[in-house]
Amino acid sequence: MFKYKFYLVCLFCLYSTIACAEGIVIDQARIPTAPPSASVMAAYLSITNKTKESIRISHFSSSAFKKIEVHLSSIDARGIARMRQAAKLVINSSKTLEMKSGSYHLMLFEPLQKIKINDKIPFKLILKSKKEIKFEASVVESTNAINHKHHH
Ligand SMILES: [Cu+2]
Repeated sequence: MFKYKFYLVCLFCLYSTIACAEGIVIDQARIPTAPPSASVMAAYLSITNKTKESIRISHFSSSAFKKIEVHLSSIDARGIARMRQAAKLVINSSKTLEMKSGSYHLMLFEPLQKIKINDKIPFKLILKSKKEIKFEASVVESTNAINHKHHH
């Protein structure tokens, strides 16, 4: 039984864009390009918990950005897009947390290097259990330049 499971998990690791550590799979990590003047960028990814326990996210870090926050976007009563720092993030067993435009996203503050299209930016997801999962996010062309308006 154990061997069979191990094999399944490893299949996911074969894809180069997918990072995975002990049953936690990070997929489609991407950073849409921002205007050169932007001091803040967004990153999106999906995190799937294939372990038997729920996992709690502590924070993210990257050598390419000074600070990273997890934000949650929403539309307020007046129809204005807003975002706030997400409270505790828990992913239950067998569940996926989809970070996407208009929902959860990583807010990347103050790039410490030039961020160019097709770059692979290294990140770390740190769990409350202190476990760290390394992954890379690809810098991709922004499909919609206004998809991430800022109303902090
Ligand atoms: Cu944000």
